[in-house]
Amino acid sequence: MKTRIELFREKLREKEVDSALVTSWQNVFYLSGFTGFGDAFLFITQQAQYILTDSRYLVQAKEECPDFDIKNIPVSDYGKIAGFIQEQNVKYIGFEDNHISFLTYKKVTELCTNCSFAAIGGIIEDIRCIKSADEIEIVRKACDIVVETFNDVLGFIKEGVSEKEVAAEIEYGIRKRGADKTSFDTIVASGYRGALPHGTASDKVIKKGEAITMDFGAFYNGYCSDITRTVFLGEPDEKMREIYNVVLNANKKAIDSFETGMTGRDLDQIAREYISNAGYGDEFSHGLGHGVGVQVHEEPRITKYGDKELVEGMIFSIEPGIYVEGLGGVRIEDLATVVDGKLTVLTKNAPKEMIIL
Ligand SMILES: [Mn+2]
Repeated sequence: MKTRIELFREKLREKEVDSALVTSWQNVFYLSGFTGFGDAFLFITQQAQYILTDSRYLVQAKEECPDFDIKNIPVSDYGKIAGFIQEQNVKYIGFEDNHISFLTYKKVTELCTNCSFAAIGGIIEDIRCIKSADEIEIVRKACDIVVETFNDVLGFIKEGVSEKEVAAEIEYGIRKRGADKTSFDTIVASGYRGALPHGTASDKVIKKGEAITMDFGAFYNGYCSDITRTVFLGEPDEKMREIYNVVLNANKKAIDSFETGMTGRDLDQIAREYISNAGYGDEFSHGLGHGVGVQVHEEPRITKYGDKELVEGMIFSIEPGIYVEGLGGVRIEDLATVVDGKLTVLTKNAPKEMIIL
């Protein structure tokens, strides 16, 4: 099997650039294993690979990136970066136009007077969206962490507890189970706040009869998980019950209808059609899902723009939701991966049949 760097070099040759400056911390990590997130760039030529970082990380880089030459060049020292690049005997340098700061781009390109620069953003992201068996195992573990945490936190939700307290319990739960951190700001949205698809936890206190949407993830060994469940504290009213069942069926239908050859758009369409037919098309205001890996939102997109075929090795979310202003909302999100032409759900041990606490 080709290494990640070999695949990247192959793509660079196709683009007719002979080297690349990698500036996104996710891609730095993906290609090198370096975890000093944000404090290193990579410089890759057809023959060599360098990690540029500062004195705080030299020992760490040596341990984490045995295949790289380590250079004591801080990411903010544009003069040193440009000087180093010009010594490499390269002409055409790829840069990540989707991940380089304007200042870095401006300074480095101005100082590298003998080189040309070409935008290559997205190449590594495309390689990243097909995961190896090892990567899938890590995401599986990150999923186990959130599933166990979800099952545990159900016992904590009571009348009078605030959304922030629930979020704190979730975050303690995932850290306790080995996560390095959360993969994004924890969402806990109860009652009317459930109508905010991304309602991060507030001081609002949870009341009887409300739905509570919890959307959270674990960042574990460089990879993310992502799960959402909506539960009820006490009996929901008719309308919320109906909404819950529509979302649940849309989630299941999308998962069960998956077939080889489908794109993200096809899968999105299945859930969207179901929700529209139930009368809530306008209230399902976001895409069905997204890829998950080093980043919590990455390729492939499971939306109307998702033209990538969904194939083995991809991991993505299936997360239909319905949001009604003034009333509340429901979202049910699973992570899935393609195995033998079917979807294997990595979060299946978090129950999704209606839970009334
Ligand atoms: Mn998600």
